Amino acid sequence: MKRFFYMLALLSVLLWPVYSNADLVSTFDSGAEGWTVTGDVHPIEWESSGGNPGGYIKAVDDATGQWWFFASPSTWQGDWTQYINGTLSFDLTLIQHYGNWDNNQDAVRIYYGSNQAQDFYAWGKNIINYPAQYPSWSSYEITIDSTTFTNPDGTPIDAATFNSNMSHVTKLWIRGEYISGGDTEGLDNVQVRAVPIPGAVWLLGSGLIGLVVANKKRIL
Ligand SMILES: [Ca+2]
Repeated sequence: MKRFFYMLALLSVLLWPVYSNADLVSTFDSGAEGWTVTGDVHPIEWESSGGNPGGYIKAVDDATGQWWFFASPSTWQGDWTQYINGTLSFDLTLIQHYGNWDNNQDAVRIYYGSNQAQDFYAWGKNIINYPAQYPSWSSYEITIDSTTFTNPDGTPIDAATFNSNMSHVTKLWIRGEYISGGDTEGLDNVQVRAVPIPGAVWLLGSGLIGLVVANKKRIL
């Protein structure tokens, strides 16, 4: 019995790093949290209220014919393998605009290298719904896997390549521009979450606690 207990304890320790959960979350309630904007856009602005809820970030388009994105902070760099098959979610709002709707650009990019022309995976060209008009917010949630994302040129990615490159993610970009003219967009509640802990691991954990209790009560 004792040996079985030690085996279970060892198994739990071995499994712990695999399922330990360090989600990436930005609620912008106390600042821009290191987020920036990139492309033809004014500097990022932080608003302390009016978000979904609390604070949020926004930026004004320069309207010079390029696209602009919100870009994650350097603290989000690193090994994202724990987020494979997990989810990316975020809220967007359209604050001001002039011009026509234009959706022909990636909604999300996950970079794994420094080559901006090539080293990223893309999601959502012409498939994301346009953001709601402020003060309403639109929420988006996508799965982080090789079937959701494509190569920059739109061709499919094989799972092994995608999963391998998730071990060295450099940044996440979320498109802030949905209008052919000028527009102002807000972003709130960006979350990158790992797959929830499987039921089997919970069962193992509760079984272990049960064993400890039983051992203390000298039932076993
Ligand atoms: Ca917020």
